[in-house]
Amino acid sequence: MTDTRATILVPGRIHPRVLERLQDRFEILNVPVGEYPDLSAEDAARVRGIAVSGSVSEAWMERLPALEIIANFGVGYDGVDAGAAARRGIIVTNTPDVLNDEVADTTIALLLNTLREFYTAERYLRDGRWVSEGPYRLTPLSLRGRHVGLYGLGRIGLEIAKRLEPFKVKISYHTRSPRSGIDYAHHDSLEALAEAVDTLICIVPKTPETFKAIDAKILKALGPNGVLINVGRGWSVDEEALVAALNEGTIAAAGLDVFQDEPTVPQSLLDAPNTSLLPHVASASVPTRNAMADLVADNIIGWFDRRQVLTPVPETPVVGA
Ligand code: NAP
Ligand code: 8YV
Repeated sequence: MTDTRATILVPGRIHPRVLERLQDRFEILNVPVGEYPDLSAEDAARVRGIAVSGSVSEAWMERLPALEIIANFGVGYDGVDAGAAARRGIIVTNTPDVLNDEVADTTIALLLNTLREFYTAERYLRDGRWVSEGPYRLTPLSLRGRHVGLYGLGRIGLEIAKRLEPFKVKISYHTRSPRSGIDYAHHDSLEALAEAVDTLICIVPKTPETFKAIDAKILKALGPNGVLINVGRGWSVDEEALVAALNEGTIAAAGLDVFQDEPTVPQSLLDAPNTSLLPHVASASVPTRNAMADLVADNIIGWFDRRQVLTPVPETPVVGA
């Protein structure tokens, strides 16, 4: 029997389909993002679920005594304190798999655009320069003959690797544990991977271990023909070191979908040469975002219908199911 009219809190904005799916069955309370939930004690006591695209700290959990589930919009759930949720018996869910293909497609597009300058070439045409100045320049960089290293070979990393195979590039990777049943060369450290390859794709989660993991040393190891693509989190790249590496020719180019302090992108990065910069759009198509929204809603509905969720995060395996 559906546990209807349970109260679900939505901090800030979330994909409208999440609200459409939930509003008939639950009481929805929308509150501003902030240090604590801006709610009366009476309202706070009713909240049993959170649907979020952003962050939920332990301070929020502390003030919501009846909270049972936090459903995160996004596979990366670094905004939610899942450790604190686990200690408090609160389930956290995320949106894995439904976005793998979209993010992998975007990664290939970003890689090709970074190498072959399609955006700049199109602007050249639209500005009438093909007519006035002749053909666009030959791009110094190409995918031909590249050795691509994946930093992360999880659900999305593997889809990126599969898409790279028909491009006839060599593929290697670094993860903490080698992935079984995979023929690509595994490197025990990110530095060893960066030494071996000339193209590095970052698709690891935001964790204490991955903070600024791609630093000056890794960029130097990548070398002057090196290309960095980041579709994981901005957290994993030392942006100051990257700007220096681009300006000094330590690496050749970078394609970034994610940044340290989104939506702010430092002017020094905007001004750096040979970059392709996207506003965190890797999963941002209508079909894929709808699928993510459905998974958020289905996790909440599953919990209040049957005490079961589809995609709990590893820190909070479903207890009491
Ligand atoms: P996943 O299946 O959990 O894969 C994560 C991969 O990273 C695994 O291969 C894991 O291998 C590796 N990894 C984790 N910590 C590591 C470390 N310290 N050193 C080396 N490798 C490490 O996750 P996913 O679904 O592929 O998603 C990955 C991340 O992509 C998300 O967490 C999110 O931050 C980001 N993302 C970004 C967008 C976007 O819009 N740009 C969209 C979706 C996802 P080991 O555990 O063996 O180390
Ligand atoms: C979304 C993402 O842009 O799933 C993730 O981890 O980074 C993206 O798919 C983000 O979650 C939207 O809030």
